[in-house]
Amino acid sequence: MSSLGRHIIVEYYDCAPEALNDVVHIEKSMEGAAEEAGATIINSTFHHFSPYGVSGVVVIQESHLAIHTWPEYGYASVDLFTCGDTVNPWVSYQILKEKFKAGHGSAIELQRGEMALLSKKQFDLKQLRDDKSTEEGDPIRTRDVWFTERDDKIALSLKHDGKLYDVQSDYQRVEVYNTQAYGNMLTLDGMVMTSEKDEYVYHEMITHIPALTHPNPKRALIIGGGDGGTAREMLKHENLDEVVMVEIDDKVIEACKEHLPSISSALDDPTLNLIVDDGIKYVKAAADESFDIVIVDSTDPVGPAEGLFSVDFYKEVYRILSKDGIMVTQSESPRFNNKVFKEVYEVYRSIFGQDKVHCYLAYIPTYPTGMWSFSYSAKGNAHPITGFDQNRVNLFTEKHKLKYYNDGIHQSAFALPNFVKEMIG
Ligand code: SPD
Repeated sequence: MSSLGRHIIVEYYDCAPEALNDVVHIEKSMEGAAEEAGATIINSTFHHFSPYGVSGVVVIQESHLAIHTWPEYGYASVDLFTCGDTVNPWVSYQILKEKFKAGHGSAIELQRGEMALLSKKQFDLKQLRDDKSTEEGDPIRTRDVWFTERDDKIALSLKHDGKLYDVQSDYQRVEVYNTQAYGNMLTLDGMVMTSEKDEYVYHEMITHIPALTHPNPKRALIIGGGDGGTAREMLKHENLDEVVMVEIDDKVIEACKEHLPSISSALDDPTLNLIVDDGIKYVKAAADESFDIVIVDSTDPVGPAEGLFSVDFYKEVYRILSKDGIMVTQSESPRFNNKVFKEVYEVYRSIFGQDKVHCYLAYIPTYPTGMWSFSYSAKGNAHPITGFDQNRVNLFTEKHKLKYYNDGIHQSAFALPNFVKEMIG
């Protein structure tokens, strides 16, 4: 290597003005161009100016990509600065040229930090690292790297100390971050699935509400749930004869076994019937009335989970539920995913009946907006409020030292704010 870095200074002319004024498109294009070139993204920030124009930078482990656009002239100036020999900035150059529909582009490459002019300096590495402590003994952290989950209006960010797992599986991108506030955290395609410090809310609520409302459950089926949290909670119900879990993505299981052991412990439990396969296919092949409880512990309705939000799938779930059977699904956030939220309740009601479907809520800090919903649909008459035995719940809660669920929560979770009631009628 004759220099520390390569700096490509780029001019794109005759671009599509709309593309140069679309901040979301530009950010996605810049991030995509960084990844395709082989770079590791640390963070990015983009700004749309009024009335037009966008500036932004993607900080990569190997330096940065930056952009400034003048849509009114169809012109963008871009800097592609990379260090080391694992990233090829010319790949980014080509991608961006296409993304901005540039009529023509020009670029010059500069060598930054000529090795012939550099010599290594001696310094105390410790002074540069985060190994100092406060008086209370907490490490002082100067690292400032954030994971952000966003749609085009809302974003939730968590500071982290690095990625522990990053694999593109056959279905989705599976990542585990070591977050500073919530411990290790699993994300799928950039969406938070579970974290060590708040997972219990979701897993206790998705499991114990149906398991402690059904009069006498014997067979439970979990669709998805590859992190193992729902299975861990379900196996606490000793009255069950069988718990089957069907997860499509073995990489999710691998990531959670390696990095989220407190959540995934049940995945090695011999009493769990763990099947790595497509849940939709499994349900289709299952016998009529063969399960008392079906839990759909899916990801969000994009990518591999899309089919788990379809009418046909829920009809099949209805078919395989026993007479008093209960289906519970994670039904997204009424605030973050309001369209999907409304739609799924219409679908559940069209299959189970208007008065057989109930919504309940829980507060999950690592999910967008913090407000999360679950649906409860009964094939028979197992009503979630009038049909549960407070004594049974209290004994169970105390025996297992649950952290969120109790008899009060069971009842109050079904009390919905007016704006949520209005959404689902
Ligand atoms: N956006 C969050 C959706 C959560 C879906 N399932 C989480 C899996 C936890 N077992």
